Amino acid sequence: MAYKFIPFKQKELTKGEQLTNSKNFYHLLDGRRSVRDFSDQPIDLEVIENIIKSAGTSPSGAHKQPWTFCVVSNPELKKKIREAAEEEEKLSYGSRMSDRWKADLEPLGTTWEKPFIEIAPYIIVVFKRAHETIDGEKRNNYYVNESIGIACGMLISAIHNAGLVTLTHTPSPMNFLTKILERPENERAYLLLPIGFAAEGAQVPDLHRKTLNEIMVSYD
Ligand code: IYR
Repeated sequence: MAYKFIPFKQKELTKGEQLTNSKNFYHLLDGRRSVRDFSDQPIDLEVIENIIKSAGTSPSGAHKQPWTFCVVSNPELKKKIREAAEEEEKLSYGSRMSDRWKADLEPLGTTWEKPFIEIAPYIIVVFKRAHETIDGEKRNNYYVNESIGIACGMLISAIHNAGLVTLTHTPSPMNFLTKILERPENERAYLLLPIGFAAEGAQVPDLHRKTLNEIMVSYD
């Protein structure tokens, strides 16, 4: 069934507004940091819902929107997830990750311990939907990794815009999350994000982002 097409209304900004908006947005995003130390200060669920609605505006292959955002605040579930994640991480840091990989992570101070999973008031586990079952027929989604990656970028930006902090946690393998959260067989865990406020005295590494010259190549 074809979509009905409707006129697109271009948002009209003056050159000055374009410049100001683009600069302000860059400064907003440049202020984002991955934070590993969380406080247990609560967050209104409505804020989380707005953040997820924002992620849900992401473009996706054939507009299939192949994502599910599981919002976990239940303390027992968070404990279960933490324990299972740490079990995987212990194996990863202990033997699965190469020495080079561990050396690359050392300056960031990451370890197998993931207390933030229990401390942060919410964790969001993002699942990608590899396929849908429609009328008993299995239909693959398209560009699922690209779609979900873009949605997670929007999610992280929305979290930052709401004055909250997060961290992309990628326990590997992640299938324990499908089991604990009782997800259907077409969903695969993609990313785990704790959301909350930084703990008092939280520190972040003094890292620097690549300059524009390092990331942009012009073809005039
Ligand atoms: N998956 C682990 C390890 C880890 C890997 C990379 I690459 C990082 O930038 C950070 C951590 C974890 O989530 O801790």
